[in-house]
Amino acid sequence: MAASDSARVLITAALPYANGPIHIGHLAGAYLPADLYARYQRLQGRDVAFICGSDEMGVAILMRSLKEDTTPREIVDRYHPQIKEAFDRFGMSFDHYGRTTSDVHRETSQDFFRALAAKDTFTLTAEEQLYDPEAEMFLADRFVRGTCPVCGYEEAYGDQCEKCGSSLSPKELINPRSALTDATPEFRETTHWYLPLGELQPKLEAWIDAREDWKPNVMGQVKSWLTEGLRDRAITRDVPWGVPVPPDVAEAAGVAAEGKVIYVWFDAPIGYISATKEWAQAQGTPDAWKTYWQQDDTHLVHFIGKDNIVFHCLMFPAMLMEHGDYVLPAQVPANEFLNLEGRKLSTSRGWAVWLHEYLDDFPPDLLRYALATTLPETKDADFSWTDFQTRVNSELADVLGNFVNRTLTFTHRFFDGEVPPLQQVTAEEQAVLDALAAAPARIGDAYDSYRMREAIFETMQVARLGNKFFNDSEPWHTRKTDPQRAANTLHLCLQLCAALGVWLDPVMPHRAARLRAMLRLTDVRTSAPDAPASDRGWTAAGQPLLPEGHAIGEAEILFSKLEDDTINAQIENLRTRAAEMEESTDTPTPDTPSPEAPYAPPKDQITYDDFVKLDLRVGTVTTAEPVPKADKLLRLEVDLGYEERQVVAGIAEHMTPEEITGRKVVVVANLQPRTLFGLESQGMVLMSEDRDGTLNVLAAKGENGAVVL
Ligand code: B3M
Ligand code: ZN
Repeated sequence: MAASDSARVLITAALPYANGPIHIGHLAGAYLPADLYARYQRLQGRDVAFICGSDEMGVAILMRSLKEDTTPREIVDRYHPQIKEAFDRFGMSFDHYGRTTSDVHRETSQDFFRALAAKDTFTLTAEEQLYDPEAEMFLADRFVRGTCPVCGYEEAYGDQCEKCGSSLSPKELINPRSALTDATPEFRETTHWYLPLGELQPKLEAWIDAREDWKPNVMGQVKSWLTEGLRDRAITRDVPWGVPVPPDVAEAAGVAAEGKVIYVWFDAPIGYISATKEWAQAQGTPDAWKTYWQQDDTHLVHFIGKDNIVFHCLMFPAMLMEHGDYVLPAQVPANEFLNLEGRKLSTSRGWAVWLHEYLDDFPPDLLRYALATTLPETKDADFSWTDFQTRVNSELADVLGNFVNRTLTFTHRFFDGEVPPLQQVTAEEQAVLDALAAAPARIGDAYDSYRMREAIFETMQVARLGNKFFNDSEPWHTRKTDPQRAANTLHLCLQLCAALGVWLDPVMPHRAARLRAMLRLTDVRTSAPDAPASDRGWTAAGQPLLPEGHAIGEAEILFSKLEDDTINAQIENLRTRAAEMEESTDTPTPDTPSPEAPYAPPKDQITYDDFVKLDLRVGTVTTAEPVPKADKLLRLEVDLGYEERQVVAGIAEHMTPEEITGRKVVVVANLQPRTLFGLESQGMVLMSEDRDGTLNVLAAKGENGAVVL
């Protein structure tokens, strides 16, 4: 069922973690496509709820608070308002932007958990973990200190000795003590709730098979997860930050609830529901949220980046299916990744364009347009400052701005600033009217099919048509030789401008509003939430919106060109920041290749028998997370088909957890395990290292467990 056949459209955008600012990669991945779609649906007059919010739970936020010697609450209270403000300035038209530390979210998550527990959905599994009897909480390895068995350093961590660098496990520490209370920790059994995805796979598979219109990049990833077989997922954690496991559920299960929280990827998607509840409450219709989430004629669309596919296409739908009261997503049009100046975006290396900094230098619509024309819809895309300048100067200023300006200026100069009469229409002029009439469906179909780049291109085609028609009609001549012809030319060009005042609203709401103001076009639908109703919306703009004799307002320049100096300053700023980050983390920045560094010297020859000893396997990285206090390491879980491995990889400064999650990799599967920062590394993920130190994951093909020959 498409949005056009649904009673209402419920749109969500991935909840950004409240532990850092928004950058252009986030915008291109999920947020801009979501806003384009939501605004378009509103212009179509559809009933839209566009929901988002800050994801304030999770170990990453807890780790950051420890690193900064502050609290998770301080971290989220710092970034939630910053993110929300940047989104507002960028023109994100959420109906509600919530946060997962809200009471409504806690209650909604706990009720959801409680409902699944009542249906016996979960399985309970017991496992051993270090426990602090004084803090009365389980301890992650980083929360344990003691004497290093290797060098005697008394301040070693449970996972590593910072003095001699040995990697340890809590059991190896001499006189271990809790880093929180100094108490002597003890190993205790703990129990976690698991979502039995393996058991739920057949139901999920049948549902996925019916998703015929999902994007190939999404379906490809989902199918590979299903082919490998879904594994049960622990959906509780023993960490002091998160939505608490409902005490009544814990009690009924005979499990100590203290310090046990719901796994962030279980509560975060429920954040869409809780934020919708908060929106309904704010509207004064507290039960309205149910209409959107619990009626089958809702069209639910999740806008996300590709690293969130498994959670939105498999885990959350499994939760919704098990609950039984909710609609399932009709679409999850996940985008691929955006690179910057040809290199991967990297917040840790300062290789990013931050939204709040961009907005201090440029208007939002320029970035909205430039990103919308290069969205990574089917493959990774690239943002460069010079391309940004070209889009602004050669497309917005030279095509759109020029067409609007010459049309309005000519109307003021030769037609008293009023829409001239249209009479004795020629074939060429009728062709313009026909093209105008056909545009709403052509552009709208692209939006409805999530082909946003195409939708923006087709919108700009209307301005290109106008420019060509103006040039070909030569009103500067015909105003003397055939005044009615000139009148017809300007009449039609004004109608094209008026239509653009509606059709540009999704991508450039601020400039579209300026254009409508210049035309004194007031009684048309706009794409803002709670905009005044009007029966003149998307499709109506395919017919002349401006009556003959209508007086237009003053013409003004819609787009000023960007000078080279302005752009060069941005590029310089990017390089400087990355160089500063390089100094502080001594990793080579991607854009300042070290002087012709020598190639790594070839190694000694080996025999074929030596080579065949290697057991190289294909695997999929199922989860990736930072290793506390180890800036260079990521803890990966790799699915080898026949088993799951934990691998500790020194890649944290070269790629984010999101970048490697879901990737197919090659693993050295018969490498003797070793302990790094207290974590047992059961293999090695093969990488290539450029001479400038950049690390790249070696992409693999084949099923998990496939032997690399
Ligand atoms: N907080 C952000 C990310 O992984 C994560 C999304 C949650 S959406 C429910 O990009
Ligand atoms: Zn030591």
